[in-house]
Amino acid sequence: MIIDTVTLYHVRMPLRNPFETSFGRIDTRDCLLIEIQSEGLTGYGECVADRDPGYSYETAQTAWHILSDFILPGLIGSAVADPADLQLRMAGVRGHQMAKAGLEMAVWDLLGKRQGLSLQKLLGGVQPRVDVGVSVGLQETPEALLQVVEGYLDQGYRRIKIKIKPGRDVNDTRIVRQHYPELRLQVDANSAYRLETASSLLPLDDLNLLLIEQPLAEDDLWDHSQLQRQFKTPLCLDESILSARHARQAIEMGACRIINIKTGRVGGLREALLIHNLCQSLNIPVWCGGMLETGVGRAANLAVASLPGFTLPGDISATERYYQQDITEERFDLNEDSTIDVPQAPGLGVQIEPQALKRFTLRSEKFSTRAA
Ligand code: OSB
Ligand code: MG
Repeated sequence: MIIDTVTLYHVRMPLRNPFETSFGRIDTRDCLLIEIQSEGLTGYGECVADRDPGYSYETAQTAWHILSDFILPGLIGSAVADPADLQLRMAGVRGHQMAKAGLEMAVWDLLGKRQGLSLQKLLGGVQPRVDVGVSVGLQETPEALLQVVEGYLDQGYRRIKIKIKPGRDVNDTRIVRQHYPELRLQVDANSAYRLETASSLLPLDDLNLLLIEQPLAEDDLWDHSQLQRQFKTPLCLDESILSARHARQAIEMGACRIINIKTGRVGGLREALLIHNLCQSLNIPVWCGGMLETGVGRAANLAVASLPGFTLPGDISATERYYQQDITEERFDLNEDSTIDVPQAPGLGVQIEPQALKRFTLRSEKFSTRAA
């Protein structure tokens, strides 16, 4: 496919409720929407880098810089065969997985539209709907946390993840567990501990959790392997897994027993598929993480989560959990069995709502050859 033009949109959307983690609190969420025009078709991708470098070093602005100054100039006006070809051509740029993943997603969308196949079909996904849960941010008090959890259970969610940080960990988790002895419950520390301080988490081991997500630093596989030995509960890595190679090494050294797959963090859908295949061959459960995506990234997450190795519920909640208004015409609703339907139309299977995109765009720029 010839890449005729690429348009970048820096988007900022108000969240329905503030979202707080161990690295900060936000009430709006940034991302880049990437639009590719190719031979009469339009493809979209979402780059999940946020406004601040709290979750990863990437931000919406670094992604803009990497794409506009280093990746797009060599790409516009040229032919890209498929996502693997695109990755090869971006390989000279170190890191910046989220920037690369956003662009790659738009190429997958185009590929699907050209072939009349959904992203689910292209990837080899199988389930028509996928199990999902909700990721609950830090709340003011344990009582407030209980209320928020109850609200989501009333809506039909059957798996809850709560965010923890030092001082707001065992007590919060224990209270939720005491109220809901049978609930599928897990926690996420977003790298808030060190090996020396993580012993405070040991009581979590008696609370029958599905997993403990990313307790230690993002660049620290080794100390996770030391910590996992102290727990019966599986550790799950999020921030630390940037590629299939990281996944293999983490599994080999026993740094985790479960992996959270996020397309943005690992540099694209293709790498996500490779991690899935590796984990499936090694009997390591995987699940689909979330980055508060718009309808564009949410559609991709649903397709990914429908692959057969995704055996735990994803952090893919209904649109209304995040946004009053989305930039896609499609909204995603929760089914009664705590699932969401996987889009079936060609490509990502979503359409952009131009008025909404305009309303939430902070800046946009179209990149084309002079002739175009
Ligand atoms: O660590 O999983 C995380 C959101 C932003 C950054 C990191 C994380 C999250 C979430 C939200 O937990 C998941 C979602 O509902 O999209
Ligand atoms: Mg996480």
